Amino acid sequence: MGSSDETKLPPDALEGLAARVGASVQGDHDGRGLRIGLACGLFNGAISWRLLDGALDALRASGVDPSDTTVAWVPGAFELPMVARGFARSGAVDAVACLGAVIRGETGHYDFVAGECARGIQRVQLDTGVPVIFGVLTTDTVDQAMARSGTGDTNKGREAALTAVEMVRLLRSPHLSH
Ligand code: INI
Repeated sequence: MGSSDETKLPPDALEGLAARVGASVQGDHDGRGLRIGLACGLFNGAISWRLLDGALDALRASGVDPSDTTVAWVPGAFELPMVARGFARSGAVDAVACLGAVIRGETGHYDFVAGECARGIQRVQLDTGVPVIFGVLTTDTVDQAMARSGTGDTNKGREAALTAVEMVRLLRSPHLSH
């Protein structure tokens, strides 16, 4: 889920910024030549599959060659950070998108699974310098998870894929890399 209409950056906001700062950098969605790892949870796997479908469509539309994508299936969201670490340390991918669903109604340890998944993903990307994207739904109900993994712009897997490309491109800015 992106920003709301009320809170998103207005399209014309950056016009004029160049005159007020030394530099303003951001990524784009040009995925040509990029290699992307996708780590997917088998727990609630039907939701992961819908997220993966959205992610693969978005990557292809961004110019990522399908042969430059690799999918790894893990038992559940708790295991996503470990496999993301493997991808990141392999040198074989430019970014990793983690896809899965933790649904509160179905588990008493929702907070542990969701929290450790998020914490682990953040740790991997900070430790390795490889962008690792949190494309994991954390919802109260199955219906909410279905709604956020449907076709179209609101698919969280699509958002994760585009974020992966955007972060690789952003981090290649000379202002941010060495
Ligand atoms: N894993 C999920 O991806 N989503 C869940 O909702 C979930 N629930 O409900 O427990 C879940 N549990 C499994 C967990 O991710 C690990 O695979 C398991 O605990 C083994 O470490």
